Amino acid sequence: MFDRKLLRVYFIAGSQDTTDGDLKRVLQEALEAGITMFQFREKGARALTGEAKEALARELFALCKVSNVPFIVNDDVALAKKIDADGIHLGQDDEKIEHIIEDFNDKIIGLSVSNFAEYDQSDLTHVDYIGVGPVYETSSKSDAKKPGGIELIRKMRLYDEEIPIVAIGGITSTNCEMIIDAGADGISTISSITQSDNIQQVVTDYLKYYTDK
Ligand code: TZP
Ligand code: MG
Repeated sequence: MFDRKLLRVYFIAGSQDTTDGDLKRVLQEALEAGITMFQFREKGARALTGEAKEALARELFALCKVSNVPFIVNDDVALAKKIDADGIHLGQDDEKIEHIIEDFNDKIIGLSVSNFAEYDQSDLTHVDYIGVGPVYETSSKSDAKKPGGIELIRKMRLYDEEIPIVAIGGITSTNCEMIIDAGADGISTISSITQSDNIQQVVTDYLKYYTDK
């Protein structure tokens, strides 16, 4: 059974998201500050590929293991299998879950859902959580869909009262509280952590909105 508390402060990043290319340092600081889950999303023109990508994934996975924080791979099913990651996160246009479930039965499976049409067309049988967004404008994803605002989270929670929901897109420690109040189990963020010069403070600010610790 997936523990929805893992979604509370879900940090997502690839080396392309950092200011100095040093994702290991950023992740280490985020882990020390108390992030609850990590997604390796190495993507775009500046992203690593092949052996360099795998080597970085293994290093980051090792850091997560020390902190007992699940390490999720975005998109790359082959990499997730090869390194025996804790889970995989897929988008609507990625590999279909029914094709990979055999290899990921005991793993965490996340699916991106941007609107209700996508929710309706998704088979959620094996899905542990949905990533809902973008909530706000984001500069971390070039092909992000239209932001749905806080209403997207509120309506999605009413539409499915049970499924673990993590909100994504333009989230900061200033708008986080509204998003949790709207029914999200947690927030996921790239830039509010990768672009911060005080990661400890940012993560602490997020964590304080969860009252039943
Ligand atoms: N999917 C929807 S928005 C987004 C992804 C991967 C990027 C979120 O990045 P940020 O910097 O937290 O807005
Ligand atoms: Mg994807």
